Amino acid sequence: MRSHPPVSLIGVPTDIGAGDRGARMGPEALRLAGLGEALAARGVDVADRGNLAGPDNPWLPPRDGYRHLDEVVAWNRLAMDAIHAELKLGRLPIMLGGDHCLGIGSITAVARHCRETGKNLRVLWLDAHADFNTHEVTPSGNIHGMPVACLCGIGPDALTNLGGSAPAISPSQVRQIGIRSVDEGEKRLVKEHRIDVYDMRYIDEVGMKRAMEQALHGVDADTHLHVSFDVDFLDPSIAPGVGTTVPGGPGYREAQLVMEMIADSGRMGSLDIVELNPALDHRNGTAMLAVDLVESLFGKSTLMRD
Ligand code: 4U7
Ligand code: MN
Ligand code: MN
Ligand code: MN
Repeated sequence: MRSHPPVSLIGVPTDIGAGDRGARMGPEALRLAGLGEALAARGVDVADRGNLAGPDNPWLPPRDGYRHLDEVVAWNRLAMDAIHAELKLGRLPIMLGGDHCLGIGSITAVARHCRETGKNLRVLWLDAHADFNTHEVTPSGNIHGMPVACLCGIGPDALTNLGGSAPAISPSQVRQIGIRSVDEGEKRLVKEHRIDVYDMRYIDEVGMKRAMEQALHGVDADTHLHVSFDVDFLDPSIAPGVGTTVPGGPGYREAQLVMEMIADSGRMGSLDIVELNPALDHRNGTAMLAVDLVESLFGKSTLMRD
């Protein structure tokens, strides 16, 4: 078995950036599904740091193109600080979301850590959505649709400059996999900023193996790989417990292959599990599937390649 760095679980129980309430229950659902125990059983040293505590979700309509901007900033500051502290200890943080707006805090922390340690950051964004909206083009005002743009420096100052040195990352560090729902204005921005997108059409044509080989190309010993796993990446037939389902996603085997290839790279240094919404799930099945996939991220299915 490959040895893994010690892991810290950090619960961030909020749905402040989403259009449905319920993702605040994600951390508890992942714990109930046995995430900590599953990793421990694989020989991983796991510490559960419990949940961060931030502002309530006031459930208000958008203002100036953003819903709950102040609260989103507050939660992301908390997430950023907690994740950076774990990285500094040499641990692999797993953020248990929470909605995907939290990717801003999480990846800002990882980017800072990479600057401090001289590592090259590669972000794998597993999602049905590109999450590259701005307040001008967003159809919803929900900030979980904006984190990639914010990380690349496009968005409100309070989010783009969360870590004090905007932009946190450059578009060239991002690879998006599984994309199948991009809004009209968002499409233009994704193209303009040349985000490397492996959408479902591409995956259908060339296959997941080749798409992942390309997404991981150039990842080497100096690379910190951050995996941002939006559970709506998965096909809704296997993962109904999310707020924003989009048909036509990766099925069980394809998703396993993604996780196994990431595990084979040996470079994953941090992970977000976001957008799980237990209020929409059946018998916690989506959380259990997420745990199963995380086990593969930690090498469970790797039989022949140790
Ligand atoms: B997620 C959406 F309009 N694009 O901006 C938006 F389709 O983090 C959805 O990927 C965003 O789940 C989904 O509201 C955000 C919508
Ligand atoms: Mn997302
Ligand atoms: Mn999504
Ligand atoms: Mn979603």
